[in-house]
Amino acid sequence: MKKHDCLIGGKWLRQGDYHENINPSDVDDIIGVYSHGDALSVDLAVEAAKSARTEWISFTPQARHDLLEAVGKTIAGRAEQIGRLLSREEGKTLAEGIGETMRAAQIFKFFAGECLRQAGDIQPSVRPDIDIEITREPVGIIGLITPWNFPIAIPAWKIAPALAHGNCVILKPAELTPGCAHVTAQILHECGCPPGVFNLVMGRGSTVGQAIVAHPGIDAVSFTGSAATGRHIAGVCGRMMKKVQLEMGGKNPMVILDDADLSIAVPACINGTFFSTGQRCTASSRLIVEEGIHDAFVEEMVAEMGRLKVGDPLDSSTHVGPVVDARQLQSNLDYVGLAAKEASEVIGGERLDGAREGFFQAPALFLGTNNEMRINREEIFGPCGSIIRVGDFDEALSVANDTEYGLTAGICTQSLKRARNFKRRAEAGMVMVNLPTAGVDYHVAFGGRKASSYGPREQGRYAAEFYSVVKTSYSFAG
Ligand code: UN1
Repeated sequence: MKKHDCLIGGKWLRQGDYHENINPSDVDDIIGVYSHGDALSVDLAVEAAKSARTEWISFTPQARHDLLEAVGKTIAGRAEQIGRLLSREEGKTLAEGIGETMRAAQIFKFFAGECLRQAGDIQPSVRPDIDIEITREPVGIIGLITPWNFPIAIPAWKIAPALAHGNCVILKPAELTPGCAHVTAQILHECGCPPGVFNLVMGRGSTVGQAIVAHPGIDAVSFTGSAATGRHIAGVCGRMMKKVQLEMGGKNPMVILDDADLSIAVPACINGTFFSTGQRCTASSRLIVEEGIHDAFVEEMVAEMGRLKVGDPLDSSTHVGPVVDARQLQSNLDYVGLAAKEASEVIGGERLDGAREGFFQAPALFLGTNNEMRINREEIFGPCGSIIRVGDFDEALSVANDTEYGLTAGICTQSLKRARNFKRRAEAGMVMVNLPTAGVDYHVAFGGRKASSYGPREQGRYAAEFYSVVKTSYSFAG
């Protein structure tokens, strides 16, 4: 069994016991074992990062660019192999796994470019003979805590901007999917990332994650995961006055108006609700459908769901892979049980047998629901969607906004006027018109409102807000 260690100060170190990484499509397939660190591992990583800081800050923009470019190229060159590992450990289809790996590569390349675009501002003072420069500097040492559902893209979209802006990094990947993070660490190491600039500490959230959040030597924390954990992290970071960036849940609405083109709306809803097994914080979980199109839409959705093949993600005919683990599957099945009480009808949602023992579940659609039901208020994070019937556009908009979350919001319509209205009035960080709520570009701001996000946006040029601090320098030429 291949053993995988933590990367601390440029050395591969065994930290604590080895834990198995299990394939959710075949529980007998053990991908490897991964050592789990603890608070002492985080101490070691912080010391390593502190010693690396001066050398890293003195790297020229060109040298930093070249490192990130090489990492991006290497990931792209190995996309097939990494995508396969991703599908094996997380369960999304091979096409999605390779797609996500390419996205990670593109993110590294984008931020390689950002190393060369570290511009500031020059402004005249309101006083005579004084010049003002406004520049950005690294924050320091940044702790990154990433989820299992995008095991390479989310680490990439936190690591790449952190390094581009001159910070040192300690990454704690999700316990369920350490494989892709470990490969990313290997590639950073092989491409010449100086010892201590990037550190990988695998392990549990309650030990390693907590140690990162509470460590006085860590200046900022970026986290993607549940709203409950995010709230806890915000509390600790607030008290310690650390910078914090949180990406949490969603209960994303997709509005289908009477004038929608069903050949666009149905595929967008199938994708947004069921692809990646619904395990995306951007998934569409509330399908809010105007009266006149309701029956036709539901009929086509159910027909399309019937054509979705659930199974081994490495089989090219599979559309929907397994749920990530037994615990998530049980939680999804509990929600299907709840839907059987709350909704007027439940289509699908049952546990399925695969070729081997795994955590397969049929896509589920809950019909005849309203927005007050628990199935429409709580994030399920599985292949489940609800239909909420509404009378008109205004009701659709008010139901869409009536949620504690605000990550993405979608609308399918052919009316420019209503699309425009929705874009302006949706209380969400991202709005999609005639597109699935999930599946975003890598080069523009990502983030939400309300309980979905807290702190500055991720990705694109907006990432600078979190990964750097602003300095205003005054000089008198006198
Ligand atoms: C996407 O929809 O392309 O955890 C990305 C998540 C999000 C990423 C979604 N942070 O699902």
